[in-house]
Amino acid sequence: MENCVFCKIMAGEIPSARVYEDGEIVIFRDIEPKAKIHLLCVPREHFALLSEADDARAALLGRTLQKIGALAPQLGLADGYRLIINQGENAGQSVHHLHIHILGGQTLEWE
Ligand code: DGP
Repeated sequence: MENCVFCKIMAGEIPSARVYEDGEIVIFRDIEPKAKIHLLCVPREHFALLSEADDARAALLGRTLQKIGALAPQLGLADGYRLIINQGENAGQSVHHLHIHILGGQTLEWE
């Protein structure tokens, strides 16, 4: 997708600190970390919102969650982590390519 920063990162047009990639997803470090470990897990397919998830995308998202669970120890997240999807204006979504924030590496506040 033209002018999508995450598509550009995945195409290698913008540098990023990648920690994992396969045919379906890329995981790289967030440029504005909100925790000691702050990763972004991004499906290679461009779509912006959960409401755009058809059955194939729902299956992709299920596999993605399963992969995050399996990868957590090697990502330094064995002691736990938090997953966040910012969806739409009220959540402050700034990049309109669906992505999962992975936060960890420390105790996370929950108020
Ligand atoms: P969101 O608010 O959920 O749309 O979060 C988008 C995140 O993407 C935000 O935490 C900062 C991050 N981000 C934006 N541009 C870049 C970039 O060029 N490189 C990296 N690594 N992260 C970026």
